[in-house]
Amino acid sequence: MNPIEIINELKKNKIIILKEEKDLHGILLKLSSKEMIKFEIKEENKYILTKEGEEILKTNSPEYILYCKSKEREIKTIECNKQILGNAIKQNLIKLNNNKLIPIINKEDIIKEELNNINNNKKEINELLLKRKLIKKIKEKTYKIFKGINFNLSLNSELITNINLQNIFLKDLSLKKYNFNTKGVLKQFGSLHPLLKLKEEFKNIFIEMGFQEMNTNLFIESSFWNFDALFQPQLHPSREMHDTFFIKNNNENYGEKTLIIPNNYLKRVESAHLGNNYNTKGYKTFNKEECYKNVLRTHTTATSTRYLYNLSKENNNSIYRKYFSIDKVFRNESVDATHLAEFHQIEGLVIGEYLNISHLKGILTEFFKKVGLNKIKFKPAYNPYTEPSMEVFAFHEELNIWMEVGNSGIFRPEMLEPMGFESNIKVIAWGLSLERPAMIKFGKKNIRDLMGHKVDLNFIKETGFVSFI
Ligand code: FB9
Repeated sequence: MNPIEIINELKKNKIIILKEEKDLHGILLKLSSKEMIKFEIKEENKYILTKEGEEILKTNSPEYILYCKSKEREIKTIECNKQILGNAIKQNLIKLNNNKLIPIINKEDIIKEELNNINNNKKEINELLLKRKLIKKIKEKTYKIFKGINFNLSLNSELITNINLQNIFLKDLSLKKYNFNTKGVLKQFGSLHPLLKLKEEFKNIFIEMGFQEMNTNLFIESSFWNFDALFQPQLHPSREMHDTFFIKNNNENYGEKTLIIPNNYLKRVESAHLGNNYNTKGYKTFNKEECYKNVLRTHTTATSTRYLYNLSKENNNSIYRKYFSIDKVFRNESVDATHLAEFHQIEGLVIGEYLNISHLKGILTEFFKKVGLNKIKFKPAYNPYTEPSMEVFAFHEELNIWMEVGNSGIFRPEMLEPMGFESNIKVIAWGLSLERPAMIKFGKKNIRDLMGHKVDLNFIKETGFVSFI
């Protein structure tokens, strides 16, 4: 029955008794939530016939059919199905004499009679019929439906379910007019953080420039890969506690990942730091124990170093690769409106023969053009692991200002040659942050309006598609 038919029946002050239909319950709940009807549900265990049971009702039970045949002609036991013969004997329809069937006169088909009366049979009879799979048990629901206090004949569209719309005659319905100007109800759903959307945009830029993404899953790194292998002096201020988060009790389970330092490579790095090789004065100090101190990585260049070291083992003197990474780094610095103790570093590097500062300027120009920054200029700078190094500045048309947009350089030979690279192999690289462009793009003055527990969830929900163009 559909809602219209239910209403029409109730209109005649009838109480409707219905068997459960799969969508009936939903309609009744809707009608009763409007107090248009009230209903009660009664559940009871019932028996129903199986297909085999229905077949017997149309004809007769197999044992009764055998009984009838034995009255028409002589039948030997060897001709019979054992189970059917057994049932016929059990029901006293047939006796056996010298392996021949002897029918007993005037017998009825008991099974057929019992199947005609399954909900009044004795328990043991139905147990037998269940065992022979002639009947099965079901839970039968009966709905008793009454008029509710708000019973009325107009049925608005809200009560119509799409399931039964096809069999409701629309002329019976008083539907209100469609309001095509109304706004839809915004459904609650999850939203990607705008920072992650911007990260995806930077990732797409690198990918369309032919860069491969590095696996930057080691938030904890040894000082060796974060500092020493980059020819960063062990006495450099950035290695102080006030700049770097050092990890206590080094031998936690991550130890085996970060504290595996190839011994021969460590020796070559040591000789570079001591100025004993690689055509450098070095820093005259090197304490191996410093290498094994785990830190929260201060830059993703730690991962770049791992990738470069692995590449150096490829014995390929005309190597050419382009790698990028965008992931969290950690600095033990005082936090303020634009700095937190962690931020996402974006890093790109190209390794190839005889790369030089012109290649670096070219690729930076191309990269920042894709970020929407068409006017850039370079300023000499210093990094412990790149020489020359350049700060990158760009003119932001909307803000009408020049701003620092990153840092770059060519990795020093004292970093590359201990890895095993020949002097013709050069690496150009650059870095910037993700939060700084995000703050500009989303108009946030305070980084806490972009990151952290104080972020306005509506900002996250309402920031739509993010792109540089
Ligand atoms: O992101 C930065 N600025 C920036 C970048 C893009 C941008 O786009 C907007 C759409 C218009 C706007 C601004 N900076 C780098 C520059 C400054 O914000 C700077 O004050 C803060 N820097 C961070 C470091 O702070 C401790 C940003 C971060 C940074 C700096 C250097 C590197 C990475 C991140 C690097 C590197 C590097 C160098 C050589 C070889 C390999 C990596």
